[in-house]
Amino acid sequence: AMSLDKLNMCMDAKHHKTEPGPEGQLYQQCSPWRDNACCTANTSAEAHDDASYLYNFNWNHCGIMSKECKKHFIQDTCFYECSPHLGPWIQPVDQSWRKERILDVPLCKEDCETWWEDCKNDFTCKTNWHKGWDWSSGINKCPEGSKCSKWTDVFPTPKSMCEEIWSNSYIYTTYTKTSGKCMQLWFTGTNPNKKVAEYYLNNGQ
Ligand code: FOL
Repeated sequence: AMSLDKLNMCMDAKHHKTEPGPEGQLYQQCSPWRDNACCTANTSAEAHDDASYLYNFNWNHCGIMSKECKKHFIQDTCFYECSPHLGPWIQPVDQSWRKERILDVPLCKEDCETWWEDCKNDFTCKTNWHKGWDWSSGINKCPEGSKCSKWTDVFPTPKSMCEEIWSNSYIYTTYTKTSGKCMQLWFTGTNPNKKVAEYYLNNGQ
């Protein structure tokens, strides 16, 4: 059926289910989405693996990513693959690997800041992780002419990281997790993001 319910839908992308629904067996960090998810159990498990079949994406492109940093990328993957409440920010896109993307999802300040804090001693060679990699080996490597730099040189602020890394999937906000006005990557219990999506649907951006 056509998805008219912007508060409960899945984007048309590489691994998303066509409709959200319960998934009893979601893996580890993705388990908060088990009551209603756009990811399958298999996708949720793959989200925890290095260079998984999801995107063959290599987190360790500038040396081994620290486990503190990697946990945020795993959480971002769970959020991206599993969230059923991203409707207000889903946009059509002309890409080989997906028909829809998320754009300008308002991210809670703490979730962006702890992500950046936990990654700030890591290294990367690119600000935009969606484009411009060398895929000749099958996994992404730093392209010729780029060099691995300190995280803080590539991303001077949490805002720069959260907004640039996935081509503006997120906007950094100064809203806190209790505000009801920003989306949370990290939560336990009932998914708090449904009410946030409702708020933005009723109030426009
Ligand atoms: N997380 C969030 N929050 N938003 C996202 O959009 C998102 N996307 C991915 C993972 N987590 C996300 C998917 N990541 C390529 C690189 C990264 C990727 C998916 C695909 C890739 O193949 N890049 C090619 C260009 C491909 C193309 O655009 O046609 C490259 O040039 O490196």
